[in-house]
Amino acid sequence: MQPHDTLPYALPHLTDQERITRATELRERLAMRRSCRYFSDAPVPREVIEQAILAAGSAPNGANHQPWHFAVVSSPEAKRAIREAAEEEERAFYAGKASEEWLDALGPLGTDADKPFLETAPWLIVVFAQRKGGIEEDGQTQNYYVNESVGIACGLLLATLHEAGCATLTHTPSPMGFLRSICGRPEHEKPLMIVVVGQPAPDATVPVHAVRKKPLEQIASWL
Ligand code: IYR
Repeated sequence: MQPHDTLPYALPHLTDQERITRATELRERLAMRRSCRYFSDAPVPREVIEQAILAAGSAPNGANHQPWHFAVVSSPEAKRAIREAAEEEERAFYAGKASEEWLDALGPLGTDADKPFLETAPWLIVVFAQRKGGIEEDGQTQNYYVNESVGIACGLLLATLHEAGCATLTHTPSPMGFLRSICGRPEHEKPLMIVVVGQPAPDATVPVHAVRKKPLEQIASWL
C-alpha cells in the first residue's frame, strides 16, 4: 500500500429548509428538460460548451482515471459526415435490423431515420469512453467502471447545458464505430453517444409520451 496524501473536505453549512428549497428548485428546473429533436441553427457560445464539459469532467469515476473524451464538432463538413453515416445506420435499423418490439416501443416518440438536427444544431459533443489509459492517458493502463463513470459524466453534461438554457438530445446511432474515424479517436475508445446542443426550432415539439414520468412511489423504496 502506498501512503496517500489528504486534503480537508467541508461544505458550506445549509439549514434543513435551505437544503429542501435548493433540492426542490433544481429538481423543478431539471424537470423541464426534454430530448429535443428540432433544432434551430442559432448559435450557442463555445464557453457554455466548455463549462458543461468541465462539469462533466468533475463526475465521480473509477480510480479517478477520468475515462472520457469529448470530441466537440461544429464544422459543417464534420457535421455532414456524421449525419450521413448516422442516417445510413438508422435506415438499416428502421428498415429491419430493429425488432418489431423495439420499433413498437419507439412508436410514441415518432422517430425515424432522418436526422437533420445533426447538421442544423451548432454543436455535436461526441462522447467517448476510454477502456484504457489511466490518468495519464497512456493508452495502456486499465480503466474501471468505465460505462458507469461516463454515464454519470453525461448526466452532469446534460444538466449543465439545460441550466444554461440549451436544448439537448442524446443521440445513439447503432452501431457508431464510424464516430471514431470521423473524430480521429484511438481504437481503445468506444463512442457512447452524441449529445446534440443548440436552441429549439421556433416550432419545436416534444412527444406527449415523453412527459409521462413515473411517480416517486414507483421509482423509490425506503427500507
Ligand atoms: N437510434 C435510433 C433509435 C432510437 C432508439 C431509442 I431506445 C430511442 O429512445 C430513440 C431512438 C434513433 O435515433 O432514431
